[in-house]
Amino acid sequence: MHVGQSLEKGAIYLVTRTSGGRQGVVRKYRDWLPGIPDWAIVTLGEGETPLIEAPHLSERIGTRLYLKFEGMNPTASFKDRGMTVALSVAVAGASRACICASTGNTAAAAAAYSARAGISCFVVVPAGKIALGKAVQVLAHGAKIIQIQGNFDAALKLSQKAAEDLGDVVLVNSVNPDRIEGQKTASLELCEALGRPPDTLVLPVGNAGNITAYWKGFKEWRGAGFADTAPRMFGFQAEGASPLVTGRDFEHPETVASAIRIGAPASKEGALTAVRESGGLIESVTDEEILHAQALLAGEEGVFCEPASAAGIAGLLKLAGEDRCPEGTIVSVLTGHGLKDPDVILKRASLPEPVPATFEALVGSMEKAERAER
Ligand code: AN7
Repeated sequence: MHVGQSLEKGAIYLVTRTSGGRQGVVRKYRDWLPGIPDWAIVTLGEGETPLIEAPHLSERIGTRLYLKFEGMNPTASFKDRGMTVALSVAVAGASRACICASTGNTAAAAAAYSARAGISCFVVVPAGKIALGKAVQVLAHGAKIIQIQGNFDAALKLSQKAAEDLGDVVLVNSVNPDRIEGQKTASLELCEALGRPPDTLVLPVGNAGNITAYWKGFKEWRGAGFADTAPRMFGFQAEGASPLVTGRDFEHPETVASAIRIGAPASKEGALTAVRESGGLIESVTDEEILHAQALLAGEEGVFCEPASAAGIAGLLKLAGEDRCPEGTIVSVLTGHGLKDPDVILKRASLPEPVPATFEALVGSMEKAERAER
């Protein structure tokens, strides 16, 4: 708690400020993470994201559903949890620069945490394939963006080779175990918030680092004796990029959910292990199902997530439709904020023409809008 003074109109007011409790995941979960000296911690106050009840969707699927809204992290995706650890370790090791391949969110997080750390950041992305908000974040933070004429999988191979060959450049993709360590803190938070692990955890799967991280966290929570159960892990991929469902890599992955347009997941083994050990599943959903779930979340629950994040909800709705939805408490992880990808919304809706600034025009427009909704 800081106490400061401000002088206004001759009077002295005491101004009390607290950090709002957001100390960042490295400090909060120190005992669960690799050792990082205090001076090296690079944090933007990530973690402690809201766990939001979803009454309308609960009704639709017939069991109690919560949304873990990871879009409320500093760069508006779950990647911040891993990036604070990866960049802190990079600073502790006096690294010169970091590099990552990305479908957008890793790039945005790496750019922000590198800026904070004062080290340079290179992001390698598939040309023209990352959502607008994410590209804007990378530019705003001053990272060096390299657009390749290839997909995410090619970008990851190149970034890995650059990190290996150049030596003093750290790879901050989730193949870096520090990223996984940071991301597992979301499971710990969930167990604390609910007082026990959920019965089922649902999340979108792309490169499969996050499902690997969540499962590691739940196992450690159980291993530490805080619970005797761990949730079933339910992962959902987009049909056009579903190598873990079909059992073969996709050379040309394609989906509206650009964040998970990944054809050869690096953490494939981690995902399959999580599903096997937890008695879970990995299935796919169509782009149409993803967009429908995104619209329900925004329109009925008031929570706006990006398309990839809605894949888990799309999956639950599909399971419910086939009478296969699990019972008990379900948590669906909404991995990124809807503002990341404005184009997806603008493709389906646009602002109406302006009207004169009169009361009559206002009322006329209100009536017209209500009629259109019916
Ligand atoms: C919103 O940013 O891979 O299965 O390069 O941005 O751990 O890959 C993003 C992945 C889900 C999938 N939801 O997580 C990247 C990247 C959102 C994402 C995923 C991503 P993983």
